Amino acid sequence: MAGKDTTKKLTQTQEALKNEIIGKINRHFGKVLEEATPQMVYAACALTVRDKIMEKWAKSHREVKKEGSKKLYYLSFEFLMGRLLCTNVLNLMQTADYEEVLEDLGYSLSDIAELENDAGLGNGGLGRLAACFIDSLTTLDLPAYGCTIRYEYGLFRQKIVDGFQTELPDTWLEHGNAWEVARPEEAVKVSFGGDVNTYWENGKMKVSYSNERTVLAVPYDVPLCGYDSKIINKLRLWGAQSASDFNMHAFNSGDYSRAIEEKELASVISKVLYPEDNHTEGKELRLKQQYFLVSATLQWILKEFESRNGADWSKLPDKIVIHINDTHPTMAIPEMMRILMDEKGLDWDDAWNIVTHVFAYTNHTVMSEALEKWPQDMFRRVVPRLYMILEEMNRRLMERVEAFYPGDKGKHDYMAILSNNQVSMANTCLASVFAVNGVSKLHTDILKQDIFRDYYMMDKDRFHAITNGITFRRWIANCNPALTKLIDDTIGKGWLKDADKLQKLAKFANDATFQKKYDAIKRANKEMVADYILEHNKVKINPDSIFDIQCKRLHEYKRQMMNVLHIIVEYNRILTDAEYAKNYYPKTYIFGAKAAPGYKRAKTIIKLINSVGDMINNDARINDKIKVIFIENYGVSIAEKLVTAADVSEQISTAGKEASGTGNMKFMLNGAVTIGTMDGANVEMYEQVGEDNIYIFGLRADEVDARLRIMGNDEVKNIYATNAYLRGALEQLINGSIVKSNTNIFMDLYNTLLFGDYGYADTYMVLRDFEDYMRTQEQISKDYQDRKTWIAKQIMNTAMAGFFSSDRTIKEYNDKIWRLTPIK
Ligand code: 26Q
Repeated sequence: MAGKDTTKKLTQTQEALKNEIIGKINRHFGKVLEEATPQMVYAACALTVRDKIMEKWAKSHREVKKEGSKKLYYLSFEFLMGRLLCTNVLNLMQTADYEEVLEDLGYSLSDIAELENDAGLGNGGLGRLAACFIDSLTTLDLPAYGCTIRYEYGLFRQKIVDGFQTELPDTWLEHGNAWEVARPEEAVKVSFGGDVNTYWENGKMKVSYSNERTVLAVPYDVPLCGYDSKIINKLRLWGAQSASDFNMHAFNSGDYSRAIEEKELASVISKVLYPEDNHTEGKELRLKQQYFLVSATLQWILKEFESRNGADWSKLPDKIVIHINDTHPTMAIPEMMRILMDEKGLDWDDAWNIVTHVFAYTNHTVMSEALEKWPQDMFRRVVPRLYMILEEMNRRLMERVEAFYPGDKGKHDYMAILSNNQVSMANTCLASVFAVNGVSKLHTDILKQDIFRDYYMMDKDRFHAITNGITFRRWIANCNPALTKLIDDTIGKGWLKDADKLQKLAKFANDATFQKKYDAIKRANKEMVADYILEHNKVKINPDSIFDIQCKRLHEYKRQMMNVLHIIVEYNRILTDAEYAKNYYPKTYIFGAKAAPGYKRAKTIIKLINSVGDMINNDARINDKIKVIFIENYGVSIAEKLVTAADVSEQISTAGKEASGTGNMKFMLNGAVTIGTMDGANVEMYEQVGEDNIYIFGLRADEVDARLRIMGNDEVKNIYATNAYLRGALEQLINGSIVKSNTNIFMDLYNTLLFGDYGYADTYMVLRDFEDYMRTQEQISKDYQDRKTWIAKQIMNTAMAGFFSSDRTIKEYNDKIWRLTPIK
């Protein structure tokens, strides 16, 4: 109990809170305060927060019930929540109270909060977006439920060994989960496989099953409070359990093996999150996870509806809306058809009329390897009844397509739910939902003009562009309290709930006093990150250097490769050009990235970043002018530190490939200046801040395709021949100068850039965009040194970030698609 400040006096509320916390330690752990471990103090705090949320919950539940309002169910295989203690405390408006009380007890809120494991139930952007959305929904008092799987293991923990990524299980539940409440009484059964038997009874088709495998889906609810808001929403996590406690001896041999199989299935189904991002692998267990979540959720939704509204199913579209977060929960559509027809006795037309007014779908990627398609035979084996329903949906769809595009066989194949022995999840959505949206303007244009064009032409009004956003509560208020306070002091407090107000900061961009304070905060955050790096990487970095940060999933289209090649070029130039060396402004390049465990090339790029780091960081000749740091196990909590400390934010994807990006917005809000392509939401960031406050380079989306196909490999040869800097860096990949005398290790990276995989060299335009990137980086180094102008740019980025609040995004979803009424 160090550093206890006895001079401060607690308020009455704080005294009460202190007693609550001590009480939890006594009753929960049977310890007195002096014996409690920090982990126990964390748990005690979390329990007091949970109590407060639960009290609000009971009230909010009554209100929502009373008003009978329409509800949103946001179905997503990922909710990348991160830690909850600080967000919950902030949202309850009690940050100061907890800080004071913990200090009084000899702890600090931020240290205690760090003891919580991140809920890493997501891969990247799509999962974090779902988490930001649920915060904004609740803050705006809109009734909504997030629905996902309670993965026992979230996204793997990354450990770097000799520069290579290795994967360890993420044991996030090891100390339990203080936020969840198990609801075993609301468990439902989910059945897989088996045979479907149809028969007729009183003129209606009936369905029965034999030989199916059944597991129990048990809900765990995490109550969520919004910022200074009235209602409590919840995240429902479904965990799989064995459906029956069976007595082995009572079974005949057939039942015996079936019982064993069911136990086995129950034990694997909610075990682990698939670690692929922007890529689908077609694993049968993933398909089973999909049906598990979807079936459990729909049984729950329809039961809730029926208990409130009776069996008047035609009212369903007035009372609920179900959002499908990318195609992963698509089976919800045929599953609702199944329940309405087989269990509630509706005929096809009535069921279809309901279903087509209930579902909305967001697409998050145009990468072809991420568009979900399942082998028909696998799909039929896992969910035979849904397969039958898809056959009928497809038959009717093809009639509609034929009416619109008569005789166009190519379109029929491309638009079908079932074709080429595959089930297309995107087409299943497009055939059924009442609204489709992309996640930025550019991305939506690409959907309309390219991958979903044929559907767009049939019904244009269904398509919406809704640009992503981030919750300002986590991405500034919690992670950057000093900047938050400076903004509060300068323009007043309202901006956290009304983000457009941030624009008021613009008039302080050139104010000397404000600049000084703003810069001091950035500088302190850089020191904090420098300390983190010293502790974790054992590398000392210079807080006065330019912090240039690229952290996000590792993917070729995100072009971490271009960033590293450019670092090699700068390094070479420092070594060979004295004038360049003299003028070189010190830079710290920071990377953070996980690669999908099966994505070999991405893992090689991680090794390359680490090897280049070793080479440069230990080379005395360059006088610490460049440092290259790889942050291990990048995730939400580390991002919260990094975004506050960046001077330059790298958003350098090949134009047309990054649907939106959301990391870009987090850096912008915290005052980093972006170097980026005209891709995803970068385009709209450019519109917001104006050309003076962002560095745009590279080919535009509409140029990229043409370059690949028309100018092709000759262009690449030409670049190689004429750009000596780039050529030098490329040769270093294969001449043993990076990893001593190993000429093989990066051969694949060299080959794919220069010769390509399917004959197309440089698919992601790393070489074609290189020169422009290099020139832009040089400009940044120069401009950074003009401190007043640079700090003004940073301030303008914060000031113009209001548009990227997820509150704005959610309002747009609500106006255009969901049409929920805020609870009074
Ligand atoms: C699908 C089937 C089987 C296994 C894995 C998957 C799978 C999992 C995750 C496919 C894709 C994803 C994730 C996609 C994703 O994160 N996309 C990102 O979404 C963000 C939010 O809209 C955008 O900002 C990013 O641009 C986009 O890349």
